Amino acid sequence: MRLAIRAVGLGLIAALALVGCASASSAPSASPSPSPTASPKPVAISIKGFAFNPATVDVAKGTTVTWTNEDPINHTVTTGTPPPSGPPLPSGASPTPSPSLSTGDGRINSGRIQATSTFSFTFNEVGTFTYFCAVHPRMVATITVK
Ligand SMILES: [Cu+2]
Repeated sequence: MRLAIRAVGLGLIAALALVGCASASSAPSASPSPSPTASPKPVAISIKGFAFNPATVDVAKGTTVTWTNEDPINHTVTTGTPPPSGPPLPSGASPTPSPSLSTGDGRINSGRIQATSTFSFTFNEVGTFTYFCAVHPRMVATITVK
């Protein structure tokens, strides 16, 4: 019985010594936690050849995405469902003069992004953002915010 108590006592001392060592060695290296203002790295998407590149992007909440129009014509970044392209016009028919552009679902709408210009948006809400070009509704892409 007495031996058992001594063994427990020794074990306790050993444990305390270990804890002491551990805290002594880790205490000086403790540094302040990383700044909470650190924001996710920005993401770049190019608009080139009538396509968004990359077309599928996953980003963290708070990420700023910048689209750069590398085509010589205007494009838009518009969230929502693209309007139907409609049937081809009969030969000889003139297209509707300057149709107004779809504004999508209103969450993001860049308006016309001129050639070589950029458009940026910061995603502060999680969710899936499907977007298209209102000038060329077949240009579609998706951003998933997590
Ligand atoms: Cu376009």
